[in-house]
Amino acid sequence: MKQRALLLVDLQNDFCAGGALAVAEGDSTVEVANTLIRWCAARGEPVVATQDWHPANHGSFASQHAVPPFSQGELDGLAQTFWPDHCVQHSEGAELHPLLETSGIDFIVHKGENPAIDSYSAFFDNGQRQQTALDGWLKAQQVNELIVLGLATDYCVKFTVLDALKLGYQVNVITDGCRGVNIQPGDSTSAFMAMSAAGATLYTLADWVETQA
Ligand code: VGL
Ligand code: ZN
Repeated sequence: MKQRALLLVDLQNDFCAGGALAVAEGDSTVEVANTLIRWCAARGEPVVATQDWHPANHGSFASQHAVPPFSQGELDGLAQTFWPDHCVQHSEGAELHPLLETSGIDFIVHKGENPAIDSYSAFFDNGQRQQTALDGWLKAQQVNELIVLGLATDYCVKFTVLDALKLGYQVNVITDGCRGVNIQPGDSTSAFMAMSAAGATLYTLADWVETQA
């Protein structure tokens, strides 16, 4: 018996137009998300959203190390891209996009709260040291299949999908509901290929709606 949930990754102001870490066309994912929120509501399938939720002194912020944003370095022994300050807890930039139909969201997961380590995946931090509440919540609802979309394709979507597959979920990625940072051109394409190679199935929204019962 398959029990699905929709997982919306980091649909936050800071990843959208005008935000601190704006992703090209980030806002365009919200309409796809809203369509799927309604689609899931009509089927009684739960909807989960994640929020990148950093303290103001988070170690992934370039400002904490006096290095340029988007430079590479190390944080707590792990390779780290240093980011502009973004998604600071309780800031407007950390809020979910104002057009997202949040009344349809059943559970919210915060990640990246520990200043010493980054957390791209919605399930684990980047060192796989600590788990969020997400897997427990999904298992409690008997969820074994996920529909995933969000921001950013090449970071939080990718690592969330790879961890979900490792945890045994069947994973469907809605590609037109995702946009990437693309520090290197093609990073988003590579991320979709990595997700697919690891076992995720990629759909456009139109394909998903057409092929699923
Ligand atoms: C993300 C970079 C830094 C993401 C979060 O949501 O993909 N990317 N923090
Ligand atoms: Zn972050």
